[in-house]
Formats: sequence, structure tokens, C-alpha cells
Amino acid sequence: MTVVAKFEIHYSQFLDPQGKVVAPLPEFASDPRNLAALYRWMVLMRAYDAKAIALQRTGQIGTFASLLGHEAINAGIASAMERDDVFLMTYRDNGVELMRGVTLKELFLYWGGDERGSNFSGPRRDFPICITIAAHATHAVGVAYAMKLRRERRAAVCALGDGATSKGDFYEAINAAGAWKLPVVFALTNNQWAISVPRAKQSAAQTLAQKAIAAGIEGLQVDGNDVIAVCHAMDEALNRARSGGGPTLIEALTYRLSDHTTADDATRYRSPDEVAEAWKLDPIVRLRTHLMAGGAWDKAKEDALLKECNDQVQAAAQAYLDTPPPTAAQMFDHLYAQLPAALARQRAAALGETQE
Ligand SMILES: Cc1ncc(C[n+]2csc(CCOP(=O)(O)OP(=O)(O)O)c2C)c(N)n1
Ligand SMILES: [Mg+2]
Repeated sequence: MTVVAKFEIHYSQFLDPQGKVVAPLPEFASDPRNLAALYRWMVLMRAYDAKAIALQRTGQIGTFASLLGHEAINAGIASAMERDDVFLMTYRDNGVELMRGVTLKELFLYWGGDERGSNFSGPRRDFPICITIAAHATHAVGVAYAMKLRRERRAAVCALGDGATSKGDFYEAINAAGAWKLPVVFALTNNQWAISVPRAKQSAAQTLAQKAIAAGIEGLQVDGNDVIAVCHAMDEALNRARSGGGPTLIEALTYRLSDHTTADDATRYRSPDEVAEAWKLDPIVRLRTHLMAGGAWDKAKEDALLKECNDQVQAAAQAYLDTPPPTAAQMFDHLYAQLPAALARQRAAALGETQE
């Protein structure tokens, strides 16, 4: 027999869990000011996350999907993207949105069930949150196809989870992206769980990154708790995409430290020991340890940042709570330029009811 093809999947990490540098740093990471800026965003994400859960627990927003543990991935994706790139997101990418200019108040509005939260002040061509698992992977291919047709130097970024890689839409999307050599990056967060389904039951594949091989696209794994690794991989993939080099699938390994959503109780299907082990890989602690060891961060800066983030989040939550509720008609107002007749009748009926 002859070997007709051979493949390898590479893994990259620059900071180990103790914050120690284990590989030569990419240029941006050798300036601690750049890393401190990413750190600030990651701490803001965590403060936002805690506030959102508190708002849900007190009945002031609806179900919320926490991004606890995903901060390095969120920050890495956002920092590598240009404003002109287009982001197609899931419900667990609020940190990317924040860094792209969506406001904290808009995020709270979204989770409060207010359509105006999706009409955000971030890049207007970014897509709204896609709850339907993997459906937006095909949309990302459409967006990237348009960019290629128009010969624009831009790329689409599709964020998705480990569970999403089991969906037909995902395979169709990476296949088309490869066949048409499109400027798209699939940023896959492998957080080990799809609600209560563990990674081991999700796929028999050794890595999820290797799914790229069948599509004929670049595929790699990175430590998703190492913001430098995520940022570097995203940066290279986006540069390749924008310059006509085709798509990439990046599998970032992390752990969903929270319940799936506030409607879930993960203690029913996973052990406290597993979660405790995962906390040892906390991306925020890792980056802080690294910054402190190099003298770029200290306790005074940390205390000031925590206060600043909490104040910012409190003010945004208050602004959300002070926003007059939407009228019943507004739920019809954001999907169609021209409302189909059946929905127009429903809109009129809703208005009539609220006027009574
Ligand atoms: C098409 C579709 N099927 C089922 C669901 C219900 N559902 C919501 S989240 C989820 C798990 C997704 O897991 P993963 O892709 O790993 O993302 P994570 O929640 O871990 O970020 C499922 C099955 C859905 N939203 N859409
Ligand atoms: Mg998952």
C-alpha cells in the first residue's frame, strides 16, 4: 500500500498555566502594554458576566449564557479582528462584542429580551447573536463569498462551539469555504461541553481541528486559556484570509466554568473535581501572573481596575434598568424592511391590545 496523504495538527501555547513563557513570544506580546490592555478587557468581561448573572437571579434579565473561562478566547478573537471584518457570533461571545464597540447596556438589553439590544452600536455589519447552533457557519460562508466577489481585503469570523462541529451546517460551511477558498476564519471554542454532552461523546475524532483536513483548509489547535496563543493564531489566520490564502479552523481549548446557561444546573452531570481542575487553568490568573512577574502589573493597578470595571458595569446595568420598556410593536420592527401582511396584522393587533 502507498501513503497518498499525511496530515498533522499543531498545537500552540506561549504561556503555561503558571504564566511562564514557554515559547518565543510573537512581536505584539513582547510589549507588556499590549498584554495589559487585553487583560483589562478580560477583567471587564468577568465583571460583566457576574453582573448579568446577578440580574438574572433577581429577575431583571432573562436566561443568560455565561462566558466564564472564555475570556482569553473572546479577547484574542476581538483583538485580531479589524473593524471592517464581519463577526458572526453565538450567545457566548459577548466579550468580543464589547471589544468591537457594542455597549454593556446593549448587551443587558439583549438578555433582557429587548430587540434594541441587537440593534447595536458596534460594527453595523456584524451579525446579531445566533442561537441556532452552527446555522451561522453557512451565513459566514455567504459573507466571505461576497467579500471575495467584491475583491475586498476583509474577512468573516465565525465563532462556534465544540457541539456545533457535529452539525451538518458546520461541515457544509467548511467544505464550501475550502472549495471556494474564502476569507473566513472558524473560531471554534472547545469548552469540553455542549450543555450536558461531554466532548468525548460528541465526536470520535482525536481533535476537532482535524475536521479542517477533510475540507482542505488549515486547521490547528491552540491553548484557549492563553490569550497570546489565541491572538497569534487569529492574527495569522485573518492575515491569510484577507490576502487570499483561504480559510482556517482554529480549535481553542478551554473549559466552560459556568453552567450552560442560568437555566442549567451543571452539578447534575459533571463532578466538582473536574471543575476545580479547570479553574487551575483560569486565563485571567495566568495573564495576571505573567504581567506581575514582569513588573507590568501590581496590586494597586489590580484594585483600581476592579473598581473601574465594577463601576462601569453597575452604571450600564442601571442605564438598562432605566430604559423604558419597548412597545409591543417593536418586536416586529427589526427583521423585515417591509413587513409581510400576516405580521403586519399581528403588529396592528398587538398595538391595539396595548392601547386598550
Ligand atoms: C440547531 C440547534 N439545536 C439545538 C439547540 C439547543 N442548544 C443550545 S446550546 C447547545 C449546545 C451547544 O454546544 P457548543 O456548540 O459546544 O457551545 P457552548 O454552549 O458550549 O458554547 C444546544 C444543543 C440549538 N440552540 N440549536
Ligand atoms: Mg461547548
